[in-house]
Amino acid sequence: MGFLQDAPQLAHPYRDDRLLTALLDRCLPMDRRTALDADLDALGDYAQMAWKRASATTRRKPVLTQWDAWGRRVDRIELTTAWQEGPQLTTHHAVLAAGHDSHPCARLEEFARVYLYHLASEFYTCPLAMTDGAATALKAAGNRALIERALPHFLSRDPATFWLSGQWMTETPGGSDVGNTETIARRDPDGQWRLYGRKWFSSAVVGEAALALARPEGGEPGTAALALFYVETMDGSQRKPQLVIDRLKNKLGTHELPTAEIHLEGLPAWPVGELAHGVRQVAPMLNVTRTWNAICAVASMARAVHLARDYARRRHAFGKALVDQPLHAHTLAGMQAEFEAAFALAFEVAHLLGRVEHDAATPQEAALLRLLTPLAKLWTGKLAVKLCSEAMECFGGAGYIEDTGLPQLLRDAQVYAIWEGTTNVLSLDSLRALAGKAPGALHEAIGHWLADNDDMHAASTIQHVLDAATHWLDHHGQQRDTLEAGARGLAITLAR
Ligand code: MFK
Ligand code: FAD
Repeated sequence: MGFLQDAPQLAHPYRDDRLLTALLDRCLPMDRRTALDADLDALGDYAQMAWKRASATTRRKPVLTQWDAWGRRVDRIELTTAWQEGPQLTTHHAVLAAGHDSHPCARLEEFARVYLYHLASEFYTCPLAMTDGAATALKAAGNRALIERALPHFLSRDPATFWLSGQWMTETPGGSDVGNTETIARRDPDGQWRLYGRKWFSSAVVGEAALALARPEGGEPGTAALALFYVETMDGSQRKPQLVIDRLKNKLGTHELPTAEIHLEGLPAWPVGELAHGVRQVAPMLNVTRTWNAICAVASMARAVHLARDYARRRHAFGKALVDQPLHAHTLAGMQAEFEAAFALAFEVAHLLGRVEHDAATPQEAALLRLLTPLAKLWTGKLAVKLCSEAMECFGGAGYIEDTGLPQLLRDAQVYAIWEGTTNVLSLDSLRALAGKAPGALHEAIGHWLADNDDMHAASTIQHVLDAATHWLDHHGQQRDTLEAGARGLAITLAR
């Protein structure tokens, strides 16, 4: 046998991550920092085990069985190993529940766990994110009955009582524009609401609950007339017959995540709040899942950059290790810098979220959080694809080969920019934030950044655009079109 190349090795994702450990050392009080260590250590161990397991086993996908041998509709989904391990592991280490502890660092501690767990989870983090979002939206709505019913399950630290929640928004005529929703909510004579319609993407179809947008029967067209409903999917161990799984989607990536097309045929439902303005009610969920998306995108970048750096010490070309080739070293340094900036932005959002939720933030910080959430989501979504692609190239031809795990990283990364609001939709959302309820506080906060900016010309251009954006909703015709056409450029400039 001739030359055999050493494979890249994954260092301990927690103990050897100087960025994460430095952030937690800096931000957490000593007692909290010490208490967190065991969970992060264990999640790092799991991530390392999962990486080794993935390289030694054949990848599987979830399998949907719709009918049993006797012709009964069963819609049973067989899950992959990481998904089967998910409930036990995540409740034991409070991956989700920690975010709802009652202190301002709760979200930071939660997202440190998410960051370590995400890649090993095979996108079990997707329904976890939606469950976290559902818990947050129910709290924000203040619906006591639903809070008492669902939160003990969503925030459970015991796998036996843990429930996952879905987020049923997207339909065939509109994923960005949910104002096109066709699902109808109809009320029985006894007062029970039921949903009738088709949801086109349901990523937590194995979950026990969901928040769903629907139009109360007879309602006006458009967004404002939509209501938000809470549904449960199971009758004991059986899926409710009014929830029909049509098929699992055949996707570019996230193969282990069972994303389904479903029909609702009179599924019982309970309004979360008033029977209108459902998008306003689901917004706290969107902002939480977008934060998860940013952290998970950064986790993909961390893995890609880490593997590329490790490989550069093992692979030689033209008489030197790749890491000693000046141009390759420069390429890696650029990747590292972009990753570290994205890490800082995503975790800033996580930290701010916890501070705002526990009244520990200034009004400027609260306004900043509303703007930084879409910016962090859209920026990290794009950057994850770029860095995973660059990392693949750092392995040469080997990076293109399935068993190295690099193709999966790239395919999976592509989803971050699409779901939970595409890049353009989030660029427009950042305009919405700039034109929102607290423009004064927000502009004060941004003013501080701009004052620190060395490039006075860039700062004054940004200031000019920000002033125009503040009046986005007041503009009409050509003026408004021009502002919207520049929204992505503005969002990316601000994020950078
Ligand atoms: C592994 C990583 C974990 C990630 C998990 C991912 C799971 C993936 C599952 C999904 O993809 S779920 C589906 C996600 N779908 C979207 O994100 C929808 C994308 N479309 C948008 O975001 C639109 O901007 C939106 C539907 C929210 C609004 O469009 P409209 O129809 O033009 O409504 P409008 O009038 O702008 O907003 C309605 C209200 O919501 C307004 O408040 P008011 O009623 O008080 O005027 C808005 O201010 C408010 N709003 C909208 N977005 C908000 C918000 N409020 C706070 N934060 C926001 N982000
Ligand atoms: P469209 O809205 O048709 O967008 C098409 C293009 O138009 C995009 O480039 C978009 O940026 C652009 N665009 C749209 N409006 C504007 C505008 N005003 N200005 C400029 N550009 C615009 N949804 C759920 O509800 N629940 C789930 O569990 C779920 N899981 C998913 C899992 C996966 C793997 C994927 C890929 C999607 C999932 N989705 C889910 C759906 C996802 O949220 C939508 O696909 C997404 O929001 C985009 O909606 P759309 O597909 O209708 O695209």
